Amino acid sequence: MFNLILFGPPGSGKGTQSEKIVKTYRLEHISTGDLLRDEVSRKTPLGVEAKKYMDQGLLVPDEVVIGMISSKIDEKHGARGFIFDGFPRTRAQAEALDKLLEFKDTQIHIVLSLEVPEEHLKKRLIGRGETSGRTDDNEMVITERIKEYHAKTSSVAAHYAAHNKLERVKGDGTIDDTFKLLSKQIDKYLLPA
Ligand code: B4P
Repeated sequence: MFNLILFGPPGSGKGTQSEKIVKTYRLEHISTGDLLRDEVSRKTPLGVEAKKYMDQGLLVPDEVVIGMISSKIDEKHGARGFIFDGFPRTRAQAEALDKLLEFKDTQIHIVLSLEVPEEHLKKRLIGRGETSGRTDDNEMVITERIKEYHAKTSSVAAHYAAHNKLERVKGDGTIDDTFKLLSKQIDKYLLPA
């Protein structure tokens, strides 16, 4: 089993690159953003709670997200591996994920961190907001999301760097350029399926 985390600030291309990685390497995709948006659109109690945070650009509480991930991993029993997209976003989430995988006799093999200058992030997200209908893709909320990233998420990189699992990848080229750089790292562990 091969498990990878795609890490980076909001708008760095985690969702975009995950789609390509999933197709090429046949990994199961777990995106906490997508899972949360699905709960929001179905107006479940979890979704109603999560929306309050997402609309302000804040992270959803750890216990909500960790519970969601755990049941998703169990659902995909027998997978070739997982790509975690947008998770973990706090130290507590990272520690919970390590424990969860250890319990399943596996681990995170590599964390690929997309490095993109802030001015590109804002431009991309505002651009997406014009067509996506996402309520968190407007300038005020984007600024909060980037602030939240610096306050709570960026330190997750240090957690994995301390275990020699972090690889930084330039993410400000074209979508295909970035995919090539990511593939070079993944190919060290896993061949395309
Ligand atoms: P997410 O859904 O995870 O999304 P994201 O950070 O906004 O974007 P991503 O990096 O995936 O960017 P994308 O590829 O789409 O989070 C949304 C919210 O959910 C969070 O703010 C939080 O409230 C909540 N949440 C999620 N996970 C959580 C967790 N674990 N704990 C707590 N709360 C959580 O790309 C963005 C745009 O850029 C797209 O329009 C794309 O087309 C464009 N783009 C991508 N790559 C490009 C490139 N190379 N060049 C030009 N444009 C590019």
